[in-house]
Amino acid sequence: MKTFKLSILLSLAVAVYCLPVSKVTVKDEHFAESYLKKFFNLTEVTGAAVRRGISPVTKKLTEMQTFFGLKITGTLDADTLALMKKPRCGVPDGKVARFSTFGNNLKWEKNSLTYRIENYTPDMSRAEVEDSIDKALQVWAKVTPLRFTKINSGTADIMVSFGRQEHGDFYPFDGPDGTLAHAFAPGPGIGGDAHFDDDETFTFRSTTSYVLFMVAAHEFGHSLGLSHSDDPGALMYPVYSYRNPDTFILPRDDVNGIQSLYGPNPDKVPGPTAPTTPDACDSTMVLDAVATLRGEMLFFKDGFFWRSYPQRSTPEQTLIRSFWPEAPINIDAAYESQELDSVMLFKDSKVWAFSGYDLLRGYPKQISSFGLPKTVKKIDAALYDSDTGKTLFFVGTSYYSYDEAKKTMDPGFPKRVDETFFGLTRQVTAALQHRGFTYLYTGAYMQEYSGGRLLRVLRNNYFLPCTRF
Ligand SMILES: [Ca+2]
Ligand SMILES: [Ca+2]
Ligand SMILES: [Ca+2]
Ligand SMILES: [Zn+2]
Ligand SMILES: [Zn+2]
Repeated sequence: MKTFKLSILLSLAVAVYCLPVSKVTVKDEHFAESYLKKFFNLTEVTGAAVRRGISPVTKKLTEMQTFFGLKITGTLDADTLALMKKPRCGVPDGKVARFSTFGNNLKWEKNSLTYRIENYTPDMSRAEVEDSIDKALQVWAKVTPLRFTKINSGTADIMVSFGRQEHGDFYPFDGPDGTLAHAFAPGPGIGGDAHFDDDETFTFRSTTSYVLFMVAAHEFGHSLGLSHSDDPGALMYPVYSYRNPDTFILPRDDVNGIQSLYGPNPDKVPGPTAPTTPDACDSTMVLDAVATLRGEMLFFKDGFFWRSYPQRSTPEQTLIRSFWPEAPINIDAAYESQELDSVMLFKDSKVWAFSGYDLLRGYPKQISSFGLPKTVKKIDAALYDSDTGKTLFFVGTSYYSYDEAKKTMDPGFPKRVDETFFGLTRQVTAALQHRGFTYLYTGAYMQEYSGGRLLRVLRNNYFLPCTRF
């Protein structure tokens, strides 16, 4: 699985840190051209046209950047190239939409479907493959009237197979990474069938290769009539990201999509509520934490975070674990440690430190390792003050001060928050320092301070704007 890790590393390095990006090579241009042909229906162009970004390439790059919420440049910039290199599904991306279907409500006209596993990957035991495929179909059966029966011979509605390169349908696979699998919309013959690229390493539940259950659950969405969604939390989002197969619950966007075709499950099975992706346009949203990272701002909510760049108007939303598979979700607090060149994430009594996408050695640690008293079981917010080199930890209506250089807690703390920050008597829910100003969040509002002086009360969307298309 070296190659998978490497490709993730490269895309993270480019995407997170805005490293000086090596020039777009001729190889990259060809790669981008074939990506746009495969996934955005680009017709013949030359590599030079991709580089200069002239029409129709500009149009297709713009379409792609819009779909993925990237900065719309119409050119092959570093972020766009990095996203193109992420492992993904082989089915083309459609219009910009939350869930979408293939049009004309293409669907099965029956609720009882058969499937057959034609061959097996050598990566997993037969039992593991069968379990993964069965569970992936049950994801959809749970929320619809659809029922699936496995057959072992003859032709099933959904034929499942593993193949390499050209495998009999004129949509050849591409070797390791890139395209992981593809599937066909409902219909006779090849319709509904799902193919998996056996040049990938599939796994039952490891974080270091592709979880077959997750890839298959996504492909079966296509087999049943769903196209791609631009909701980064949706199962039908085209880019692969690791999720724990044992705790996976079909997100709300996918439930809405499949139920628009087949309706709900008549056998009401009580189950956990479908998770929804946090929405920057929700003015009542309370952020879990905010932090800076090398000139960017990170906004955390549930299992997601947004990254916002000074030059970019649309913040990009990502699953926390697609960046950091080992990270906690629903975090309490976060800050950027310039000493460790890391982003620090807090959850309950523990702290994680990530540099790039790597968890630093020795982490997670107890928060008491900062010197916080044992009575502090969790913190509500944290901020790094670059003027003083101090990190402030907010706990209830008090705060502590930590000296990053000396690695000790400052004496004389905790203090009441409103001793220093005028009028702030409520719990601080998130905190950030930006351009010399201190921003303390209390729920859906944010207080702007200079020194201890309150300048403005702002809403969350001051830094995290609502950008609906
Ligand atoms: Ca079929
Ligand atoms: Ca592949
Ligand atoms: Ca918090
Ligand atoms: Zn797909
Ligand atoms: Zn195929």
